[in-house]
Amino acid sequence: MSHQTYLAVDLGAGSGRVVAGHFDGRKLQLEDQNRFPNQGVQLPTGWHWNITELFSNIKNGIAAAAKTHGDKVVSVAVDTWGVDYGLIDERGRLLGLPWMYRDSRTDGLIEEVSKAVPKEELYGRTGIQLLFFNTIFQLAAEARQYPAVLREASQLLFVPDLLTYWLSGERVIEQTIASTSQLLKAGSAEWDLELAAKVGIPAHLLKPVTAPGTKVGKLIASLAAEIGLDSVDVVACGSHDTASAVAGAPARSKNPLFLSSGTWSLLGRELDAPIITDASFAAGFSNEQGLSGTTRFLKNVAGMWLLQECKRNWDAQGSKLHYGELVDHAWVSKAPGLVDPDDASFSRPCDMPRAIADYLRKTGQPVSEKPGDIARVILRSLALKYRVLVNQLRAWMPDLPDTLHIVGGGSQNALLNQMTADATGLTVEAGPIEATATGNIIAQLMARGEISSLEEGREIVRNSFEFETFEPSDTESWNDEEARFLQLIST
Ligand code: LFR
Repeated sequence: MSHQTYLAVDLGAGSGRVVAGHFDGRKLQLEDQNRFPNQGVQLPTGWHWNITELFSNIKNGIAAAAKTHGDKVVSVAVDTWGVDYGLIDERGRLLGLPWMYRDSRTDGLIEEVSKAVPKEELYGRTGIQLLFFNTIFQLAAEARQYPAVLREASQLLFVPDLLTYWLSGERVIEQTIASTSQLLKAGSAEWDLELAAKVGIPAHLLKPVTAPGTKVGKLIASLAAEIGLDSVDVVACGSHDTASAVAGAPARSKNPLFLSSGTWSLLGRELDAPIITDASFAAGFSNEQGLSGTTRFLKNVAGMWLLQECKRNWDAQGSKLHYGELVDHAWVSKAPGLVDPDDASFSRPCDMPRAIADYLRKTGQPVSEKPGDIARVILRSLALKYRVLVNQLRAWMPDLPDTLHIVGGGSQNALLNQMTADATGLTVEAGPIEATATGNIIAQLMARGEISSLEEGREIVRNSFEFETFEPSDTESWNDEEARFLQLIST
């Protein structure tokens, strides 16, 4: 078969890319078309996404693909980070710039919303971990601050839905991204309208959802003409980036363990149905929705964010260290400090090296300002966090697999991969780095009828990329540190 080209638009909360996937019937070969930063913009109303600039960058990426692979391009799909949205009126006009999820407008909203719906109930109905930025809390903030906009809006579109609308002219809400809102009934495609009403969110905003792997329409005519691409399908993929990333994990068997490692670390297990118990509520595990009706039972914890924020600060002071060098310094560092990566003092953009030093001082641990030492503190703390989560899963699931698939940009960090294997006692299989774009394309292959299951998609992933394996050693030597870490995270 001559190859076909699928375009994955994959936006993270720090950068975006348009990737072409050339598929020959067995293997997928990825090729970058455009990479661009996604930094958001601070305005008097708060932190927003620069959504029209993102769209221009997407168009440029598609145009680049049209130039070199024109007649081979069959479809395009968009995935992005979760929870954020735009509101549009009846005629499709966007009512204001989407807010960034880290904006402070949701401060205090979990507590306020839980007066109307107790936290346990909120979790029980939706199966989603209560995170301050979930769409439900953002909409509750908007209902208080901008009630007229909610009245004027005809519907909500999540960020990937909005971009899909601009590409195709079709207004569709995709199921995996909708499940990050905390407004869908657990494990279902149905909105919990009673919950929405209790929180003051108008039902008319929440239109029916579409399953991932569905054709939405064609590239809108004006755009097709501008770019020079004819007859290209626009597809709803697993438009939540984590849904696509986990679809792109090269698992060989059902119900794999995964860690999607980027700005966030999403660690959990793919299941056939949600788990909602007192213990999963207490431990903050979510049941997000995936491709082919799967559930991602996972916990969302801070990931590379701490190192990214440190590097941003060091770069601003003129440091020339890149990630590879930082990790090299961390290999040889002996810094013993540990932090709770999810401590509130690390959750917003800040002077991260100082925030970490303050934390170490406050908890009576040695402080070093050397980047390699700080990197080591962060990476060991992450590995311990993963160990705690894996042990939690072990306690609930006696049949836990002994391989952890680490996918995404963070899977390039060999030191963290080895520490994770050692700390958890699991074999780590690392890669693909571009799992999200890969998973995005798997859904496009499904929409086109090239494959009919997630298993077939994962076989393509295994045929297409190289993976690195890290075997655990000396897991007991982490016992003392785990005890120290558990004390830290409980105080
Ligand atoms: C990862 C991710 C997480 C979500 C966070 C915020 O990129 O999508 O799954 O919790 O970003 O949207």
